Amino acid sequence: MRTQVGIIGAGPAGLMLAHMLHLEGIESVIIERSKREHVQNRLRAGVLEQGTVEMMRELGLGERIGQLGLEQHRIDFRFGGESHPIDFHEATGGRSAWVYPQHEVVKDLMAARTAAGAQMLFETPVTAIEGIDGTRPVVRFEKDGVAGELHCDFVVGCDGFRGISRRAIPAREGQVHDRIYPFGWLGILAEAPPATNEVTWGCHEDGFAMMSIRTPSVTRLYLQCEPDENPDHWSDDRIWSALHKRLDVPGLPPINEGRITQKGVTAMRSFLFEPMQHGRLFLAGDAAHIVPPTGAKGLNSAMADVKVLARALEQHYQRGSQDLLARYSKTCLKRMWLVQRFSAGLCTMVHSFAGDSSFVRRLQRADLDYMTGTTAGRLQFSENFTGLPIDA
Ligand code: RFL
Repeated sequence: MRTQVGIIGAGPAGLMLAHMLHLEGIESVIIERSKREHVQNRLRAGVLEQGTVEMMRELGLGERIGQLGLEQHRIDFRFGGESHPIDFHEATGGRSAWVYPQHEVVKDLMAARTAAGAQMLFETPVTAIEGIDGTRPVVRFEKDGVAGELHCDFVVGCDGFRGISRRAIPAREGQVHDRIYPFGWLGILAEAPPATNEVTWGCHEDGFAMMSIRTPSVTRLYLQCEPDENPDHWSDDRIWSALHKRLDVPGLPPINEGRITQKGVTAMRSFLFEPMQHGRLFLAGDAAHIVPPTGAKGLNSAMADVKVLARALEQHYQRGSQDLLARYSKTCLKRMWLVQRFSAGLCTMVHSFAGDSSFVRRLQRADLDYMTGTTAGRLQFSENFTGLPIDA
């Protein structure tokens, strides 16, 4: 098989890149290890930045966001027994965030790729990437137990944190930066109407909690827990009692309880691999970076990377220039470090760290007071939460 751009992984990064390249007349093939249904139904991210929504709309993918997406103007931080909302729409002069689940984004992208007759190989693990230092890289894969090859001009690793691409870059050429947090999130999906229309964060001495809207009758809730927590140790009663304690405040409706239909634990880490390119291999999305979910930046950052890369590939194929391709990693990393700063900073501010002294706890509280109680604090949060500009 031969194509111009070989893409590994059919997550949001791979699908969006293929869509953008197609609109510019550039051929690609996506190779994905999992089943199509698995990729399409995987429950993950829920909050989209304004830039991601604009990008989807500009690329003809905005119809269902218009129908199902919930535009958000405010976020409510609850601490010290009170509500401290930040109106990020007002603080930024009109920018928003949208609650629109990742599996819906993936569905929109899959539908567009299918309608365009795109080449997507599912249940096809990539086993090796070769020749990235030359001009004719090869992606080796296995389909139904039979080995296959994809010859291409460029390979893009959109294969997530546990993918194969990052490891194709020689160890001496790359550097890993990471931080593992001493807690995780127990996430549940409940058949209960959200208590309010805005995402609500509880910063409590027992630990962090979050309430987010999925649909008008389904709520997504998270609780800080041990990183290796067994979700079975959390009975429904224990979950609801912890959620009430961390999220409810006097004078506002308490969170609504309902049947819990899903339960799972997510570990929390910050991770960045640089550079995000080597020879003819480019990394995008979780393959290059992970952020703790606190800032809701993973999917959005994946979209930012592929916007930069699609533009660079377009410049290469249509104008014969390598400038943007050569700068890809540098361009993405500059923005990504700002995103890491925001996500790690917020993660540290809102969680409870066992063993922290009263001094550190009071500083944490002062950070929350500054962020929610001053114009500068609210603006800084709002600019980052609704999404920094993408320098494509
Ligand atoms: P993905 O989605 O992990 O897709 C990678 C794909 O590559 C495939 N693959 C391979 N295919 C072929 N051969 C191989 N050898 C392969 N190895 C791997 C995999 O099967 C998979 O299909 O990466 P991508 O595209 O970079 O997208 C990243 C996002 O999925 C991720 O950043 C977000 O889900 C993170 N995230 C959030 N991001 C946000 O922007 N806003 C949020 O509100 C938000 N909330 C979250 C989140 C992630 C969470 N979890 C579960 C980690 C909440 C949670 C709980």
